[in-house]
Amino acid sequence: MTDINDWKKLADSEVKGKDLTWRTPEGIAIKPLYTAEDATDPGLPGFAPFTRGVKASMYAGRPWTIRQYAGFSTAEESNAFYRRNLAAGQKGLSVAFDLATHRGYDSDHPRVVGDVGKAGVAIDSVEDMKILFDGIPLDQMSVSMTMNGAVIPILAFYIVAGEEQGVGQDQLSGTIQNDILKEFMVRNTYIYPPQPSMRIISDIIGYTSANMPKFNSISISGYHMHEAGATAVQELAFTIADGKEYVQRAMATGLDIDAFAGRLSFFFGIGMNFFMEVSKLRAARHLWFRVMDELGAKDDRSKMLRTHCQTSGVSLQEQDPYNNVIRTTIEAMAATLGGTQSLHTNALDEAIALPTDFSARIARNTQIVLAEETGITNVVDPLGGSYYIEALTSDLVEKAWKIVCEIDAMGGMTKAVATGYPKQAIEEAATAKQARVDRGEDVIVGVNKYRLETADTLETLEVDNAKVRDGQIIRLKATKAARDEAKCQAALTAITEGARGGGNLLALAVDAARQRATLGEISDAMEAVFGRYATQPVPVKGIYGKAYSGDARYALVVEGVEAVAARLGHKPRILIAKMGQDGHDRGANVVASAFTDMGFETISGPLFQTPEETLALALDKDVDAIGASSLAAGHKTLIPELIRLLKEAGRGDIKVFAGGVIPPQDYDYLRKAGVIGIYGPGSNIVECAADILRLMGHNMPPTDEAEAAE
Ligand code: MLC
Ligand code: 5AD
Repeated sequence: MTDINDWKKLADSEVKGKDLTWRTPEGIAIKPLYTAEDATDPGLPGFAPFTRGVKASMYAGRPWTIRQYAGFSTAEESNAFYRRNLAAGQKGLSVAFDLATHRGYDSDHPRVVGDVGKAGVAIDSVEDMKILFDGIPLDQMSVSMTMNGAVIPILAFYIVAGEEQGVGQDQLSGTIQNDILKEFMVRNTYIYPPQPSMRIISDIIGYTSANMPKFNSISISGYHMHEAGATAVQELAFTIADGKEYVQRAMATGLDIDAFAGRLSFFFGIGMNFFMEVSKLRAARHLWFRVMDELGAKDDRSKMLRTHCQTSGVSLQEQDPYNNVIRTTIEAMAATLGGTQSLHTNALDEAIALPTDFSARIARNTQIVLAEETGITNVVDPLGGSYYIEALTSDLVEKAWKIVCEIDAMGGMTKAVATGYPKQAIEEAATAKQARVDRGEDVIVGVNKYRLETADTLETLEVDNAKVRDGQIIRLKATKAARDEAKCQAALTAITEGARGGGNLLALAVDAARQRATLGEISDAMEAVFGRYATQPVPVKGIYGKAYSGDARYALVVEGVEAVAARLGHKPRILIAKMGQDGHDRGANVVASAFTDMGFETISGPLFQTPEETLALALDKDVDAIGASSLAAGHKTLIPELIRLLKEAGRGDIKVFAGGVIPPQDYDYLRKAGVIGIYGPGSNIVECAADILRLMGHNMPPTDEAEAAE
């Protein structure tokens, strides 16, 4: 009989002794072969610890929910988009709100001029919410709402919109994201400081467990950590630890664990490391079972991790965008083979814009083809028993559990988040990943390998932000004019009092929503007591530079920075600016970190700035250049305004660059406005720096490749 040693010898002879171990970013050493000895028995689906799935019959009984995340412009336009999608085979709804709504501002607020209707739909009051679901029976359609900051007014509007459709709150099925801890770590659409934010979550769990038995009170999300660059182990550990923290907080308010835990749900991101992602979902279920068992849950439903998944946005590229269809298909397969309950597949234009009808159709059909053409749904956990999958699942459980225990030792996730540890760990992983991509060690087809000479352009969705805002302002005025002002103000005062002391904030907001209080007003009523939270970004150091030690091109850029510094009499100073309500800061942080390593003096501006505030900071720090990072479509409003203000202040000499999700169609517009360098998705940071040095007047030689192309 042949055994593993025979195999080793044979394989060694084939590859002449080369080490075939693959060390993943998670620190897992993946062997080239797995056998029965590596695998443990995962049990059966529908039974503890649920590694193989939460239902005994899984998709053989009912396929996953095709739930596409969408929202843009007005409630009318988003409603029409939802209806078209449902008619074409989508099964559940998932609402994307604009950033003004996320951050608790009505559309008429001066801070959100560039954000209204851009990255999602603008919702200011119950009136908008009713239009959003017009003709969609809320007792039949399960609706997910991705809302964390302004979660109290949004859930209140939803409840009242249902009520006015004739649907009682006990009939509403769906999910509210309501996961604030990950906002402080990676997503950044918080409003209040951590402690009152945690109270809001407990209030929602308390309210929904008493009144809304079919509604999932939270969607504990690893997705955004994944997108921010977390490894699979980090995503698992921090998400499970977040979940544990929410459960303990809710229990501390006197709730019985089994009264609410069955309606906690999860959300993971699914990237390109196929087997890792399948195993991640299996490991997540095992981990959650362990946590809930330890916390004393009795009901099996309290210990089952039910999850939504979304294919990875950051894995998709602007260059050669049709490759994105392939990537999304692979990721969707990993999500379904991992046993997700619900899934969103990203559209191929992800890297530059929100989906159009065309790109949304392909994204949706990716799922429909998997569900209806491949036979994947006929067998439960079809990869179960694969030696590799089982071994990887166990590895992930073990590694993530260790971190969960470390977080316990720190006093739980709220405390861990306050120390900045999870955010920093994720940023380190993200910076290391960026360096691997920039160095070509992680291959991205069409970006750092097999790049096309001429780019394909896609038609993208464009939202006329000014028009949406004007329309919203008209409706806001009409809503306020038609309401009983005294009753509305009394309801708002009750919220402020409730924020100070007892009272369930959601219950109070439902009253205010009935009186047509707006999202901004309800948010302000709480802000009066809680305050608004702000932090200062602290980019990691040394990681990017270390990955490049000994690299000739990198060294040339460092020399260039030194030469410019010698000329200026100081290190070239760059302000990395985030304007508008766009909180996507992975790019800004990674760029700041890499630029610092290359010798620039970088100043990381706070999130959510107005152009005026960015100008003030630029003048105060006397910067040479500003890099404006924009990922949520505010670039055409905010960056030109900043340049105008710089000129007005007599500092037109400060050079302005733009980076992030900017469609090529907008490049000309920005250049005309005075932007001198634009770096879209897939840009190599060393080359961005080289370009910036050139634009700062340094004679920077092109790369060998660029020379060869000339
Ligand atoms: C399922 N059911 C079965 C079954 N499978 N019954 C019998 N046999 C089977 N095999 C039952 C379930 O028990 C349930 O009933 C019902 O069918 C629905 O199934 P589900 O599995 O619960 O699916 P769903 O309703 O879709 O709920 C999935 C969920 C939920 C629990 C994960 O939380 C959800 O929909 N989440 C979506 C979150 C989302 O879209 N987020 C977008 C984020 S985007 P019952 O009665 O038991 O309920 C984002 C991006 C950004 O965040 O902006 O940053
Ligand atoms: N419509 C559709 N998809 C969206 N996403 C974000 N906003 C929207 C929207 N309004 C998706 C993108 C992004 C992820 C966070 O969610 O894929 O990467």
